[in-house]
Amino acid sequence: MITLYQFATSPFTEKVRRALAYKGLAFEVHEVERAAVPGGRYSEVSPTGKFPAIVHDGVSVWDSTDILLYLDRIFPDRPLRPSSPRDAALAHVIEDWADESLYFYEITMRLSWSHNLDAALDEFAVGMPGVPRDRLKDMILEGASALTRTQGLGRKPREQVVSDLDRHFDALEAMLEGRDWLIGESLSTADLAVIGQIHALLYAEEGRAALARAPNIQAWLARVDAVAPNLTA
Ligand SMILES: N[C@@H](CCC(=O)N[C@@H](CS)C(=O)NCC(=O)O)C(=O)O
Repeated sequence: MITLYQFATSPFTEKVRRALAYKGLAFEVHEVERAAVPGGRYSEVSPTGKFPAIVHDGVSVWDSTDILLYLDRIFPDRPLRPSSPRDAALAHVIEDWADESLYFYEITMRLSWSHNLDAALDEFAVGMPGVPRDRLKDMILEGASALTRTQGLGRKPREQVVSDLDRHFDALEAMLEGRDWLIGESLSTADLAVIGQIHALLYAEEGRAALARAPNIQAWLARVDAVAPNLTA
């Protein structure tokens, strides 16, 4: 049995859920209580205190990239990694770009811009029981702003963040011209990592505007959904 320890709101959680669905693997979900992480309640599942993590037959694996590698190793049917070494390398680089760069756009636009955060608040409330909605919103705005200021994106003017994101969407749109998948001839880790971040970005009105101008990305979202749905359990 596989147990997925998750924050439901996380783009990395979506990446893992879709990988499990693509491989046809049953799993159960444990929603992590955020306030219990610093005290160490989940330290055996994820020593970094970051989620998602999975436990499979007593083995804990944390970090979405490592989880997908583990799933491919233990359940090799329907591989997530392209077979050609060059495509596998490209998929790795795009996965890492989604996880480490696009991610900061969603934190900035969804979580540190007040006008976008309201749409996401109910889902965050699930992992923070008992925190009043106004307090929750302030906590998320403060935490996300501090993180993105440190990383750097949060210090850019908003117009520049939006035009950066438009450039990223333009790049994806061009990569998908005449192709079904970002890399190679079937779905890969690149598709799963990118779709998780895009869905988080769609909470932001600026993300929705970027998608409205990108027909190739729209068609690709439906294609990924058809073979790797975002099953909640
Ligand atoms: N590189 C990790 C990133 C996971 C991650 O940053 N998860 C966030 C939620 S989106 C988290 O657990 N944040 C809690 C924290 O940083 O303490 C992965 O791919 O799984």
